[in-house]
Amino acid sequence: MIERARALVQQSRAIVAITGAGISAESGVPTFRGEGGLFRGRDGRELATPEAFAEDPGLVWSFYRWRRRVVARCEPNAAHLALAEAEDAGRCEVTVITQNVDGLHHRAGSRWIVALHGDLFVIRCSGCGRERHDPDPDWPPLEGRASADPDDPEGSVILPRCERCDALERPGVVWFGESLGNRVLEDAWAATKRANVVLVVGTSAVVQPAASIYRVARARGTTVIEVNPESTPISEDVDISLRGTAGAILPDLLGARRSEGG
Ligand code: BJW
Ligand code: ZN
Repeated sequence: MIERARALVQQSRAIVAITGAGISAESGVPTFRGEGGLFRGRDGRELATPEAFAEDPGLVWSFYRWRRRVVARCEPNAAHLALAEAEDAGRCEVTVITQNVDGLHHRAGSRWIVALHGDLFVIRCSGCGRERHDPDPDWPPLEGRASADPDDPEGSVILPRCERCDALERPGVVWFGESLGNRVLEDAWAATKRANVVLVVGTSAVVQPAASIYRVARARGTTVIEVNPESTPISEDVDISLRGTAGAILPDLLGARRSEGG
């Protein structure tokens, strides 16, 4: 299976990698679903919806502040680096379409990134829509003391307000029930249509519309290869399903291109 997948990747002129939380798991970023997941057996709607934010912005901001702190301590892993190196090698077009908001593809050096669900380090005004980048993991500030350990229970977050219109600021991510930006969707469809091989890496493939992008590729006869230690709802519907971690498989799949090219 891996040899066949490697040969297909090696022959392709354009690759798309649709990535999910699993690609960052080996960096130490928790995934959403499953045991120990970010949603901790709870429905994501308790934390990742506009309704949850309207009801308890302090709770939602604490969750995202904690996430910013966790991610700031993590580094890109072998899977992020393999994608960045394949793009850098320039022997084929490599586009990363990611559901992740952790910025690790960017930190690994990938340049063609379509971030479907936004960015943990972007802050958006819920009133006027003004967006700004804030890389400080300890933001927003706490009412109480700040601990160096992101797992340590902390005080409450001081709710951030927009300098321009005074409405509450919110994380610049896409919650359930919110539309993905038109631009990111257009970029994702365009890259997928150009691809000869689509890799679906580290996603449970249950959240739409990301989970359906591979179908566009399949409908066009493009090869779809899944990389995941577990089976998912799309495993039976792809050309090759590789069972293993992204950090083990992606360097093997993509690295062959570099050694062959010299
Ligand atoms: C490893 C590994 C290792 C572990 N190596 N792998 C059509 C039908 C039904 C419902 C809908 C539909 N269209 C839209 C909806 C509603 C909704 C939706 O999809 N609901 C489903 C749950 C049913 N979608 C939306 O609301 C979207 N908006 C939209 O479509 O607007 C128009 C519309 C609205 C309403 C109705 C109809 C149309 C927006 C979705 C936004 C999702 N937002 C979140 C939060 C983002 C911000 C944040 O990060 O906090 O995005 S939810 C969360 O799930 C996050 C993730 O990006 C996303 C996907 O999770 P992912 O990446 O798959 O992670 P996990 O944890 O689920 O899986 C990890 C995988 O890794 C597992 O498989 C492991 O095995 C594997 N793994 N270690 C490789 N080392
Ligand atoms: Zn504002």
